[in-house]
Amino acid sequence: MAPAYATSPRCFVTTTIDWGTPQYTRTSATGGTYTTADPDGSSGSLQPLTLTVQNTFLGSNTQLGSQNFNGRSKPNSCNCNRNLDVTTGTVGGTTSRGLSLHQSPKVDSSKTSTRTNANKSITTFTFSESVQNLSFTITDIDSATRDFVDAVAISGASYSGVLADSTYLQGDGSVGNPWRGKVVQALDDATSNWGNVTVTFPEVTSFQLHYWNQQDSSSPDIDGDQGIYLTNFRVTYNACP
Ligand SMILES: [Ca+2]
Ligand SMILES: [Ca+2]
Ligand SMILES: [Ca+2]
Repeated sequence: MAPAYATSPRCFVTTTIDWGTPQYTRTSATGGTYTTADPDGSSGSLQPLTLTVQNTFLGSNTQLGSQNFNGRSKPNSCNCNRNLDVTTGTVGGTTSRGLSLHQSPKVDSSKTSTRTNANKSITTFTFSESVQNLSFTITDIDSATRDFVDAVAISGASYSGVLADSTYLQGDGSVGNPWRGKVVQALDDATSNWGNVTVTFPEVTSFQLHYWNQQDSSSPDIDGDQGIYLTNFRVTYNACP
């Protein structure tokens, strides 16, 4: 017989946070909100789950969007700010559209090959309650000569990460040993899975995603912006009030 305090199995709902639906709202380049469908409609007692996404730190040499978006005039730039926007196509060789993180250096000469807070952002993901078995894939952790080197870490909750290709990627996703390439090589954002890491959290309410540029070289002809993508989130939560 189950103990009286156990949560009823009917309370646990497994759902997909599908970025490419109207349930996601990009409020601005620094914030967005996702609310899942109500599992049993507004008349039923089960409740939806809400996820807020917020930029909570921008390094002194880091800005959101491309360099051209921020007033530079380099050739072949998208002149755009895709931060927290959703891609129109699928990412990282997956079947999922991607939530974009998109940033660039303010001053090329202040770029460094070591990871510094100046060349980093932090994005914080916060659920409306503690959730279980959160899983998603970070894609396009790559790099390009005289442009950018992506480095990505997680803090705030216990996680495990699986590299899609350990000959291309290294690191364990900690702040001291982030996921990053072993070589400088750009990957196709849509089709390549070499720069993918699948992350799973047994239990989490909030976590931080740290995103550095650790490229020190630049070119007057190259917009030094960088991007990574997050696939749809799979998650289980307690929908009972
Ligand atoms: Ca309901
Ligand atoms: Ca890429
Ligand atoms: Ca990238």
